[in-house]
Amino acid sequence: MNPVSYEIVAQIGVISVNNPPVNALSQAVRSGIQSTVRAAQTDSSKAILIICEGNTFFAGADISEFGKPPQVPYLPDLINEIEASGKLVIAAMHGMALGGGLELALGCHYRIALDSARVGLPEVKLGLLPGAGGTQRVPRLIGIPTTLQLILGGTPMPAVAAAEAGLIDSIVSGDLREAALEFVRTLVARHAPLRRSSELEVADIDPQVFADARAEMSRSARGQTAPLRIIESVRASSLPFAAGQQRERELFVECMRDPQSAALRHLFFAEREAARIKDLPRSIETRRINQVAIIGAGTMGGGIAMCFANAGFDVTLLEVSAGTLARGLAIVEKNYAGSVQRGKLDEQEALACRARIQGTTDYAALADADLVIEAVFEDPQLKKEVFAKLDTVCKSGAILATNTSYQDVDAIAATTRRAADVIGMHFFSPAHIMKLLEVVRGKKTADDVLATVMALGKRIGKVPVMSGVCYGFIGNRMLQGYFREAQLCLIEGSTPQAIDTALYDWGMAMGPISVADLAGLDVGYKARQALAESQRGDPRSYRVPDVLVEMGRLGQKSGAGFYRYDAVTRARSDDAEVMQIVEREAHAMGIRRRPIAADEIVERLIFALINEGMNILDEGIAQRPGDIDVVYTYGYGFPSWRGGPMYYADTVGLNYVIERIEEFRKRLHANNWQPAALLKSLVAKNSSLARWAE
Ligand code: 3H9
Repeated sequence: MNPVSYEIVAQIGVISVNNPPVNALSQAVRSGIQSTVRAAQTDSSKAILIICEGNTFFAGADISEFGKPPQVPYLPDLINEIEASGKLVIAAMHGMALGGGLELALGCHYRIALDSARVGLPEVKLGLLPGAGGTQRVPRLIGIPTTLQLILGGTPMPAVAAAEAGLIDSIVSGDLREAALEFVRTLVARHAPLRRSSELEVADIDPQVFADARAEMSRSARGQTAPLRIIESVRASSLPFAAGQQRERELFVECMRDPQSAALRHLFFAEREAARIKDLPRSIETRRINQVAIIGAGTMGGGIAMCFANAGFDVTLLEVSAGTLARGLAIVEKNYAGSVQRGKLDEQEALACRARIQGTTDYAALADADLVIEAVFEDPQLKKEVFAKLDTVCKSGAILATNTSYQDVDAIAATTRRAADVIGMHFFSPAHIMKLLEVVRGKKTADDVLATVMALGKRIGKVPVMSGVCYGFIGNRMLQGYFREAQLCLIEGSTPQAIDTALYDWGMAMGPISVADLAGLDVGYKARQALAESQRGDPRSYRVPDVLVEMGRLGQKSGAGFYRYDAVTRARSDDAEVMQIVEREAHAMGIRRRPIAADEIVERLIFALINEGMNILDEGIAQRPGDIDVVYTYGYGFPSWRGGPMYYADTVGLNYVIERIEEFRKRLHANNWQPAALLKSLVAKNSSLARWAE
């Protein structure tokens, strides 16, 4: 079916585009618009209106066409042709006008939008720049500083704010088509000029603004190439329009060829794919969730309560005593104040969200809850007691979820008489900020419970990824080898700082030793104490943290762990005492310390992660490699521009990965480096994870 239709309504030529789900500017759409605009030049219409059907205006170029040979008409040429039209062209926007969609609107002579619309140039999130005139037309309309904010941030802005900035001419509510037709009629009646943004001059070009933006991006978008190309492209808007657009084109092609963009595009599709459960029909009926209850008002419970309250749910927060409840609610208040300070919510919104959270100490208050999430301490016995209690008070059909990060969801479910209603919802700290949600499907979890929780995850603004049941699920299970190698590198010859720097420079948000200090060294210590010695793994990998904990050095919270922390600023400093401990313990364990290069540190940690990821795929714990990539980039600070650990494995080549693992197995510790069966079989077939996942 042709996605572009045309009719003349009271002398206005109306081009309607219908290309579900998001009206992406595919080749068929581009060519349909081009031929229609051309034909309209000589018909009886007085002006041309471009409007979209469905939920949204154009959400951008069609990302699924990227990486394939480009097809005419190219979007920048189409937009230039629209701008050159001898008849007025007006864009009417609703929903989202993103990327190439907004660029097309900016090539029109006037723009009208619904008050609920949002506009933006999110290309940076795909490792790209707005390559259809966006870096040239936007500065001409709103100036350089606001342009840089819009394009480097990539976050859409409300249409009202865009109108204030100068991107939109008229904001309306109600029926967009009617309002737009009226708007066009007025323009025609007053012989409004053909306003071409390419003909405007860019105001106030201050070289310092570009220098500041570059400095800011080297910090906040460390390692990423697209932001620097965006700055250069926006800078080229000081040239005559055609020359600036030529430069934009060159830089866009550079971005497109950059492996970073391919990695980010992989993640875009992986995130959407992760929402789909392979063995569930898309049409499965979900349960209705209105009332939500959270058990435990600690840091996690309070954060989870906020996620639901912010999405409009009524939340009951249960604690064991009035004192702990009051403390929990006070933290929630403080977090809301933080959200207001960071500009995430305005004062009124924060008050309204906070008002949706009610505290209680009485389990009877959970009787009407549609969903209960247990977020008590990581103590298996305690969790089982909570679930046994929930089984007696909750109504039939209520979903009972545990926020455990490690425990066996099936064993927890077995303490109830309704294992089919039990599921894991593993949030990440701080829960009201972190986007990842691991949804843990127990052996007996009902399909509609799983479907409900996956959909709910999206409704509360999370990125849900399903995991099967195993110790630590996808994310924390993989982390064990990563942390083990960090500790082994330390005791074998490195320093906390050298290890953190190696991983940080490689792109991780934080180094592993700093992460351990932040999480608290006592957490792992307690978990190890609960295990028999034979279950604790390689003693060289936990000897130093055990000594530190026994000295009272628990990490950031006690002012010292692997590093020392300033009581006021929390600034980190190296500690010679820690190195003395490391050297002493290495000696006691018969280890001869040696210098370890940054490359070796990175490969040992990252390849340990990848190898365990392979086991997780083989066991069916994760549905696909892309799901693991989504978990790691959203939950563990893995650099998104490397596409996630499994995508990264394919990019360096599985042959190389196994070669290094074999070498570590021979040279280091054979037990720690058993290549995963899946890795071996893919290498034997000269294949890749991408092909395996097809
Ligand atoms: C660009 O424009 C470059 C130009 O500057 C220069 C060119 C020369 N293309 O997210 P959802 C699919 S770069 C193709 O679940 P929501 C998506 O895969 C582009 N497909 O819905 C999914 O498919 P499926 C700049 C796209 O309501 C379905 O639509 N634009 C595109 O939560 C629903 O998506 C962007 O980066 C696309 N552009 O959110 C915008 N967009 O059902 C990217 C979506 O098979 N898109 N799909 O899994 C978004 O931000 C969100 O999709 C949007 C809707 C907010 C629009």
